[in-house]
Amino acid sequence: MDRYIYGDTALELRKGDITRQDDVEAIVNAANAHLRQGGGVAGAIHRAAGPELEKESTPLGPIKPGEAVITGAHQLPNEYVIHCLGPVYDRDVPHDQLLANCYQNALDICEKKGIKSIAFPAISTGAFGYPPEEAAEVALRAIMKKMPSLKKVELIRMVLFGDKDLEIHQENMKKLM
Ligand code: AR6
Repeated sequence: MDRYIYGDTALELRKGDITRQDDVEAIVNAANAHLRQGGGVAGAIHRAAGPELEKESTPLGPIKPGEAVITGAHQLPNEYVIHCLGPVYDRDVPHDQLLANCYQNALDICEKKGIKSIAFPAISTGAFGYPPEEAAEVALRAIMKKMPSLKKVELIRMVLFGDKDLEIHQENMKKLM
């Protein structure tokens, strides 16, 4: 199951690199609290965007788990980067609520700014240690819960880095429908 439609909004699952989503307006960064470059998704996004991104993002920090802030995308092929701080599994609790907040706050920002398309990585499932199966269920549930109220967002894409992560999301999507 790679595509789910609710009203005028589509939720897509795709294997890929978050920095290579040329057809979406906003990409989401799995950020650190101080909105610095870091590693993983954040490292890849900052490298591709160039040093101007960090100059714009760090004054907006620190942010708390579940929060989201928006910047320009600089040298990336997108208009915006939405930086979300995911929970560190078992440190930032309740981790499921804080992870759901990331997805829902990012979508709220899109609605406010009239952003029509957004791509998310699997927030917290790398350095922050959230088990991928649990994170996939929380992420997809949070997005699907929000979909009926979306007026501006037409495309939500989950960009999964490996085959296993894609498969986990496909299985979860089947279960949730
Ligand atoms: N495109 C899509 N997914 C990716 C990419 C990519 N280019 N690179 C990695 N992933 P992580 P977190 C996957 O660690 O757990 C950083 O150092 C990866 O396989 O980037 O929220 C920050 O500075 C994993 O499944 O994010 C923070 O300190 C998922 O994206 C901290 O890590 C998230 O991995 C954030 O940790």
